[in-house]
Parts: sequence; C-alpha cells; structure tokens
Amino acid sequence: MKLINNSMLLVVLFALGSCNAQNKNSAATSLKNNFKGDFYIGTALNVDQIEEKDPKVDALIRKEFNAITAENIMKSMFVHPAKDKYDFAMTDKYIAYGEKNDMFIHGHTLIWHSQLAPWMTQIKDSTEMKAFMKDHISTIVSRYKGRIDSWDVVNEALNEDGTLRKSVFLNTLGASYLPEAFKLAAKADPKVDLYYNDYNICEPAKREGVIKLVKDIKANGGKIDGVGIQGHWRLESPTIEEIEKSILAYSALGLKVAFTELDITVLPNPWDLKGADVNQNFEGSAKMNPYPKELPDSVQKKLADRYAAVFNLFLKHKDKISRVTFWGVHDGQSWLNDWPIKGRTNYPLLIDRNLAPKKAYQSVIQLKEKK
Ligand code: 9MR
Repeated sequence: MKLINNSMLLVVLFALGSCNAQNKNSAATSLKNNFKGDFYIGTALNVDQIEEKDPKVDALIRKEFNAITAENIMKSMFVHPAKDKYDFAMTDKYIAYGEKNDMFIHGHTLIWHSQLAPWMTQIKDSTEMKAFMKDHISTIVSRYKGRIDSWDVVNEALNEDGTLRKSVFLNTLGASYLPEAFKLAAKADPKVDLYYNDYNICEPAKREGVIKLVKDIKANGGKIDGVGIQGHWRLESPTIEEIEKSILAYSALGLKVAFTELDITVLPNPWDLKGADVNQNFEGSAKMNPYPKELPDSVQKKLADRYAAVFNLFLKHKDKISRVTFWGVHDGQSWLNDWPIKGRTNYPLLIDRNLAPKKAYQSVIQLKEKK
C-alpha cells in the first residue's frame, strides 16, 4: 500500500528542509555577526554573569555580544569604598572575562553623583575634591591602561533643562570638574577613548546642554572622544527625528556616538498618569503591571517595530556610531522590572526570560537581510 503520495512527500521534504535551514540559521545568526563592520553590539553584565554562574546565559552572551559594560561593579561605592581602600576583585574578573572572549571592554563609570561611597559625599572643599579626583581617576584608569577600550569619564552631569546638575563635584569645584576629569583620564591612559554619558540627551534642551558641556571641556584643554547616549527609551519617544538630530549634532563636534544603555520599556509610566503622585506606592497595582505572565502579540509587534526603526537609523549613521550596548542580556534581569516601580514584569530587551530571541530580535536581524 502506498502510504504517502508525491505531493505529501514534497510537503514533508520541504518541512524537513526548512526546519534544517532554520536550525542552521539560528546557530549562525547572532547580533554581533549581523552588525559586524557596522558597530559593536554590547551588553551590560551583572555579577553572576561576570562570574559565569549560568552556563546557558554565558553561552548566549558569548554568541550574541562583542562588547561589555559592567552594570554596577565599577561604580565608586564598589571600587573605592574607603578613602585609602580600593577593591578591584570584581573589576579584575570583568576585564579577564572580556579579554578571554575577545570583547570590546567599556569602563562605567569614573565620576558620577550616584552610587558614591558614603565618604565621598563628605568631601567639603576644592582641595579635597581635587585630591580625590586625581587619586580616584589616576588609580583606576592606570590599572587597566591598554586593557579597557573606552571609559565613561563623567556620567549624568546635566539637568533636564541642560544646566549642570548639583552634585558634590559641582559644589566643590564648579564647572571645572568636567575638563579636570577628562584631563586626568587622558593623562593616565592617553590612548583610551573618553566619553561623556547621559540619559534623555535626545531631548532638545538637554542636547544643547551636552553640546555646551563638550565645547567647555575642549576649550579648557580636556580630551573627549565621544558621547554616550544611554537610550533608556519608550515605545513612542524619543522620536526617530530627535535621535537623528542628536547623532548629527554630537558627531558634528568631531565625536564618536555610542548608544550605551539601550532598552525600551513597554509598561505604563507613573509620571504619565494625570495627577499621579510619584511617591504613591504603585507596587502590586495590576493597572501598572499589565503583563505579569506574557507580553501580548500586539505589544510584542510594537516593540519589534520600534527596535527596527531605531536600528534602521543606527545603520543609516553607522559611520558615526561606535557601539550599541543593551542594558542587560535578557528581560528577566533588566533593572526595568524594578524601576520606577518594584516587582513588575517588563520586556525591554531583544531576548526573553527563557533566553529565546523575541520578535524584536528578528526584526533587527532582518534589517541587514533586506539591505
Ligand atoms: O542597572 C543599574 C541598576 O542595577 C542599579 O541599581 C542602578 C543604581 O543607580 O544603576 C543602574 O544602571 C544605571 C547606569 O549605571 C547609569 N544610567 C542609568 C542606569 C539605570 O538606572
């Protein structure tokens, strides 16, 4: 008895073939290979990832990314916990991880008002602050001279209106702390790329603030090589036009542009609620956590379209863009599950909680296939 006819056989062969092709495709496809020659594709690493605790996550990191940023462990409170004490145990592991895997290694961050060690917030005058900056920047940058590829020298120095943020640095040294920090970093490692890194700097007022800040650093003898646009974005904003204006404006200053902390929230924002008191406790509110189990297809598609539009722009300006780094490897570890409201389920990255590529991953990969 003939069990299958010819057309059935064809269908079976096609299915087997396409299955095979898909397998081959998914094994060979990766973000870093897809954008090779365009820009580095990076991720932020947490402690467990630096220590290779989960082999599946580790394999994923090595497959997809060729650049790394330490999500927290290089911040002042961790590396410089007391005036005369540095702790480089984790940072050394981080650098070793990047070198072992032949990755572009980014340093985050030297001068930042947040996550300071408590003793640093007590610094009272310009003499003390100058001594702190010299010791802090020279010690850390020299230790990894020639091994770290780029540094966030100063992080988030601006207010939303483009003026300088009040901080222990501004209070003690005035605006001169900015060129000073860049000079010290360049002195410790003349070849490393030095960045100013901030969020919301695709917004017009803050963008003008960055432009002024960069010009001031240069005018006062500082060496600056790039601007890091963090890219903590939403589905609707910033617009592609504002992102493009920012790439062009920063690049016109002779700087490299990096997207340094990319993620796109899909959850409601408490600040958007009319009359919302942001101090109100939204924890456990179903309205503010609409997708606790899974992301509906319609939103999955919106996220995929948004990522495609963003990467389409990145490709258009690939000559100006050095690196695109995601703020985390997969949705399950993103800081956006706990900010601005704790304990939500967010979906901001290209890889889901089960370590599977999302529709947004495919939409980004497909851009190159179309070109
Ligand atoms: O992702 C980081 C999170 O784990 C920390 O709790 C938080 C502390 O401020 O910092 C997060 O990373 C920030 C980065 O260092 C600078 N830009 C904003 C990032 C998100 O807050």
